[in-house]
Amino acid sequence: MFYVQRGTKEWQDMDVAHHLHPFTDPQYFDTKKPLVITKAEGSHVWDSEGRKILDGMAGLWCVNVGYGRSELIEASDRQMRELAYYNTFFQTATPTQIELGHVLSGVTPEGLDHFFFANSGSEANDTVVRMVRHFWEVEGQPEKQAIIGRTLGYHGSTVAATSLGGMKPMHDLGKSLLPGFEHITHPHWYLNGEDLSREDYGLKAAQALEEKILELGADTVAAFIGEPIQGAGGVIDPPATYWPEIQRICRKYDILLVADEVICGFGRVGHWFASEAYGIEPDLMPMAKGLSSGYLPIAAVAYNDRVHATLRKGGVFSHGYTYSGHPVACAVALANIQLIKDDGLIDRVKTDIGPYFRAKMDAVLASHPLVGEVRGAGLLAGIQLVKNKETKELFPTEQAIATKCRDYCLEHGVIMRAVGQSMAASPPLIITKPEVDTLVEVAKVSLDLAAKDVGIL
Ligand code: PXG
Repeated sequence: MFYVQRGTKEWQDMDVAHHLHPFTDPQYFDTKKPLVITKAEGSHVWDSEGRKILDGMAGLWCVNVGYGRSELIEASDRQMRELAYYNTFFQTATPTQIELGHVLSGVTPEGLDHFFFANSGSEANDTVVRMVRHFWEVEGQPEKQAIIGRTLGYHGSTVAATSLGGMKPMHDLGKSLLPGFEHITHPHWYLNGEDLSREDYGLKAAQALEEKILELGADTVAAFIGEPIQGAGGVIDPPATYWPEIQRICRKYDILLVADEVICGFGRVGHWFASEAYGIEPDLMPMAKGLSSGYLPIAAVAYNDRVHATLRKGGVFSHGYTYSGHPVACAVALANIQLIKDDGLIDRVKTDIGPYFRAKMDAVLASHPLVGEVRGAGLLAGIQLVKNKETKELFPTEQAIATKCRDYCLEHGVIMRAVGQSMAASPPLIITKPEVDTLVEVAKVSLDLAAKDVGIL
């Protein structure tokens, strides 16, 4: 054993003494204890008390092939023994990194055949920022620098990725919103569509991009970035009319289109990439999470021939990370992609477990008095909680309704996410039908308990 086997309390005390948790109020631990996860297998994790928990979030939306897959473990072991590290700076390359570019070009949408490697979605998006601005400088239009994202967009936690995103508390922390970043509305028909049809609202939400471009001047806008389905913002799946209109506007004004596939990629919505499902033809496409199913940190930015041709003219690309194209992470990503293919996971999500998951949620949850909307695609789901189903009135924020539901879920052995006033689920793509049944039944029990707490049931 390479760590000391301690008791839960000792681990919790040591954790609180030494560790700042991401996206957590440090004072939370004045009254609560961290949950210590010690092992995992398939779609389950175990805590330090030996309690088995169904992981309805696949970690943080990433463990697509499930936990404990020997193919990935062996790939990492073999690669560490052969070449534990070498870099890809300057003129060097390694076989697994070379192979990964080749294999990725076979699964990315047509035309996206070039890759820059990073270690996280945030780093990939930092790369996007530098790449698109550099692109326009090389193109001789250096004033094209602004990047437009969306409210509730999430693109990571570095300063540039925070600026791309549209999360106000993140902008506020350390005054992190850089100049040159703009945000238009997120396309959430259920809450924002008013009396428009879903399709008409999709067009209207997309046209906010055109208005923003005209306001800023097209000759100052470098790129638009969006997640095909917004994940951390609450699993916001846009109307079918939304992305084609965004695509049209980007083409009209010659704005680079960036589809952030960090959550949506690698089978999550029943396609290799959600861009295929929505008919998006991105110029750049950052990816991470499902690229290695979270077994090791790795990310990439895919980009098309047009961007490639310009980068070739631009001289030294002064950007890179020590671990860009890390050989072990690349080996694991290769094994992971092979496993997604061998297990037929893309098709499974598209035709079998995805529709089953959705049907189950619709049957068990949609009529619940707290549930306004069940949304999502494939194995990505959002459940909108409302105080009043008729009027779509939300709960007062301080009632923390989604957090209540999430806590009840955990008490009953299932991990889900609370996002604003929505619950989110994003289970491993290997989840079985009985496990889906458990996930949805526990969500229902938790909704019942939360509803009782607020006097609705
Ligand atoms: N883009 C998208 C679309 C993401 O969802 C990132 C970029 C950043 O990736 P890294 O690897 O730097 O974290 C993400 C990450 C949550 C949650 O619970 C979501 C993410 C990360 C952590 C928590 O909603 N998404």
